[in-house]
Amino acid sequence: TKQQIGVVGMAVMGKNLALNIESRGYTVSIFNRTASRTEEVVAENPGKKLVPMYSVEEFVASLEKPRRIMLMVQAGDATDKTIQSLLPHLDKGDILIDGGNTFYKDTIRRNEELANSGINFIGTGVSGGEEGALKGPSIMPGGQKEAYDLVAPIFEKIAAVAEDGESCVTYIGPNGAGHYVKMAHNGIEYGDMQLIAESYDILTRVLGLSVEECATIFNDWNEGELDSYLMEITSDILTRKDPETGQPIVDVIMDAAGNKGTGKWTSQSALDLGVPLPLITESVFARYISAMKEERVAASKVIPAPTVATFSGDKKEIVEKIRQALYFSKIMSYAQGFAQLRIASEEYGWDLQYGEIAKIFREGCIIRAKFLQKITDAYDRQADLKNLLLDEYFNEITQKYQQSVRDVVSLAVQAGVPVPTFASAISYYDSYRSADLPANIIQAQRDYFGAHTYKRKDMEGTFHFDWYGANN
Ligand code: NBP
Repeated sequence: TKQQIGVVGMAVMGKNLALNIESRGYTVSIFNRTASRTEEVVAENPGKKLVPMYSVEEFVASLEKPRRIMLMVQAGDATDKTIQSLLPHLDKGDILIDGGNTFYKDTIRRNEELANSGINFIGTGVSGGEEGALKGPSIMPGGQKEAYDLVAPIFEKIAAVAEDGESCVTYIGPNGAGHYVKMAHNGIEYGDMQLIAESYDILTRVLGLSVEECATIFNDWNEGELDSYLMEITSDILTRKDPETGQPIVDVIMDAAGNKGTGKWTSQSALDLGVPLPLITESVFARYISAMKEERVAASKVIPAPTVATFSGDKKEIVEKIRQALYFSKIMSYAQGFAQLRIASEEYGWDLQYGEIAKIFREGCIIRAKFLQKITDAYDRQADLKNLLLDEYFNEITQKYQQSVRDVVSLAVQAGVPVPTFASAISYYDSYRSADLPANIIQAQRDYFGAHTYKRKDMEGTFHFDWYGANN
């Protein structure tokens, strides 16, 4: 008998996905470039219906047709090499599924190349880390719809399940759509993380609260509008002590953030598409400036902080304002992220369903949060919504909370505590709701030094002012 699906790549993600699929009653062939890894996986999991294969030929031959093969290997070159090694053994109609964190343009290319050989290619975002892969990730598949339909029953069983019983998987769109949405998810994740970090910074450095007090505050916040996985784990993180020193673990962790580039890709795509994505982009830059630890330490010795009196106001009141500022800023970030999805969808012809996308983010993935239901509701009210801020719920709540953001940003700026994403959130709000912006000055400057021309508010047409003329 042949197995129903195959998984290539037995590092942590592939192994856990294979175990997840097996636990739903499917038989799974497994394969890894380095055979000893496959042996280890089999030895670690006695009694599981994981069938090890030690050559590509034997692996492919062990699968039911049309074959369903999930790749969970390193993104980039390793994925191309793996595809090339499988290709000679595949038949028309077989389905390759790439579950790696692949750059969406690579997926567009591979989908097209493989389609020429009659092979279907489903580029699939998988979010939720190791734990998600094992117990239920959020899954974002893109590619040929007819091919996805043959994979859908498996994905629906292995995905996370939302509160209302729906599986956190939905067909995203053709070719690179799934990987694009996964990339945007990761960008949003960068923004969420930075916003929480800035909130913590204000609580500790401006209000002078302890790590333990912050843990309690985040725990409280996690009960309401801010209910989310990242809020929950941050509150937990703040309760943990370093076994070496007994100090809070956050106090011994180096303040230099790493990244694997998906946030950068999101910002790069926004720049290419001409979509404003300031909050996520600031959060990428915040990681970069954090990584300049030595340079910052040196600078701190020659550039003093502003002198500020210890905070003496009502701390409880400010804590609530920070909560409101955090929710407001999170809304700005998602408004920008979903606006980017809309433009990308038009550019690439993906016909993305924004409400469905928000739905599958509700469980399984890193940005999972109660608040995502609000986004789904907004798109249910109006499918072609241009920007979430125009929806009645988001319009009302941001109006209600905007004063808190202004207060919190002012407080932080006065205290010399950097709040790049909070400040960016309120600037985006003020820009978006401004009928008039000072871009008239930019256009005049461009026309002055480069004769780039301008349009007028009161007349149709293109104009050039005679800046150097004798009469002007
Ligand atoms: P890694 O990204 O560390 O990749 C290791 C796997 O790639 C191993 O199976 C390795 O085989 C294989 N591989 C490499 Br490296 N080069 C190869 C080549 N030239 N030919 C064939 N196989 C090759 O594993 P991971 O952390 O499990 O992630 C798998 C994918 O899932 C990645 O694309 C990752 O970005 C994505 N992802 C990861 C997470 C996460 O939380 N870790 C979350 C979501 C998505 P070997 O054993 O022979 O070296």
